[in-house]
Amino acid sequence: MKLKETLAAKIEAARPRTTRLLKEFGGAKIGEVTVAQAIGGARGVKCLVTDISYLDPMEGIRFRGHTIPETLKHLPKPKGKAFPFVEGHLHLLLTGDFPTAGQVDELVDEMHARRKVPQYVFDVLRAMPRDSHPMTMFSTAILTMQRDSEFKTAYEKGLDKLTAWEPMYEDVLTIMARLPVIAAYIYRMKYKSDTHIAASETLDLGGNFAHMMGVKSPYDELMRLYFILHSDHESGNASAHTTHLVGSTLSDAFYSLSAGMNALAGPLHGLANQEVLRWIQGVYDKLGGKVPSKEDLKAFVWETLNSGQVIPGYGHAVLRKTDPRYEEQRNFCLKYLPNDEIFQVVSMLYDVVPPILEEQGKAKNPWPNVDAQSGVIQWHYGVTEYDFYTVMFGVGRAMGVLSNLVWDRALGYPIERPKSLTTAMIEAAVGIK
Ligand code: CMX
Repeated sequence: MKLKETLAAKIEAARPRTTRLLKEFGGAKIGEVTVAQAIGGARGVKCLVTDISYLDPMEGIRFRGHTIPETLKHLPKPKGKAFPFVEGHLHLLLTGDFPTAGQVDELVDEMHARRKVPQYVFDVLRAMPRDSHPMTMFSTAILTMQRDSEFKTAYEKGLDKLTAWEPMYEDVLTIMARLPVIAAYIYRMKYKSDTHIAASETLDLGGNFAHMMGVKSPYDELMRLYFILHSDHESGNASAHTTHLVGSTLSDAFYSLSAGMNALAGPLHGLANQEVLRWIQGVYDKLGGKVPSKEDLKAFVWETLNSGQVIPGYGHAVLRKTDPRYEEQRNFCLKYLPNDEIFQVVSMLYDVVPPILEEQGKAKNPWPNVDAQSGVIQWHYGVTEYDFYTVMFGVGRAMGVLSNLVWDRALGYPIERPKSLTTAMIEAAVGIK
């Protein structure tokens, strides 16, 4: 069955569950909010719903109920390759089912048919100052394509609530097909003397991205893994939440994703992957190019903390253990680049940073997150322009947040509008006169 038909059946089956919860149990409590949560960024407040992924503080992410190793094991893989089709993961996120090999082939073909990026997108990118941050370019390119939105056109004609997910789905597939092309274009325009490599007619999304970047295998394997690992981290993270919030106003997928990518571009979120490499380069600069020892790293970690900065790649708002996405990338390094010098520094940091963060006593989670490990692999394969790293995070993250948008429309989630209080109201509520 084609992806859209499979999805339609899943949506029909899911709708009564949401309707029943609202109708019969709308008043039931699933949590309460403390003063610390209201002031402290709504940490842990249970007020979003998604079935695409769930983040357990101790276990890490599950995509549609499956751990990362299970996901990687059961998704179909291109012939002779170790890591799965990214397209298959998109099918899993959208429908909750692992696709068959045939379903993946169909989706790969469909994405090929949709991926032609309009010339005006390249014209806009070329008109931007060449030193614009690649995330600014990426977000702008997505927004530029908004004129093509099928959801917007359907809305203008009069949107039916029950079928609103269909034009959203069309936009989502088109965006996902085009993002790798746009990302590779930005990379080669900015860093490879504006020379470009045409997309292949046969390769899958991950393989094609590596091809357009101009980096040889096993970079294609890395990018399949990378896009899947970065795809989703339940709904409360800043990029997912922003995309959902903007989409809840019935903005289309182009407006919503562009906004989500702007959230990803923050140093406390996706930009941390560039910050990790920048920080490590800072250690080398300080030591005049010498490979740092454990003692050098300890001193640099304390220096960073004492100057009031965070250690990039460490800590997490939800996780309370080493991020399994870190572990999966570490396994990749151990297999493909065990002797890489920067990987060895990253490994030393794994020993050095957690005890120091524990000693400092501020961070609730002293362990590394996804961003601590991803840059070193890019660096190894020659993608050393670290301000580009968040763009690749964005291509992966788009899969999860866009799958959520389709389901938001399928289940008719309303405009998001939490309530705010004044400081005086909170003081009165706790009895401060
Ligand atoms: N280095 C130093 N201090 C840290 C820290 C780190 N890596 N992680 C947390 N802290 C500090 C916080 O800044 C906070 O300090 P203040 O009380 O002075 O404000 C204190 O510890 C408590 O923070 P927390 O509750 O443990 O963490 P938060 O939920 O507030 O923030 C996060 C989570 C990820 C923003 C934070 O750990 C951080 O800034 N990490 C470094 C940046 C990073 O790696 N971000 C990427 C996260 C993954 C992603 O989204 O891509």
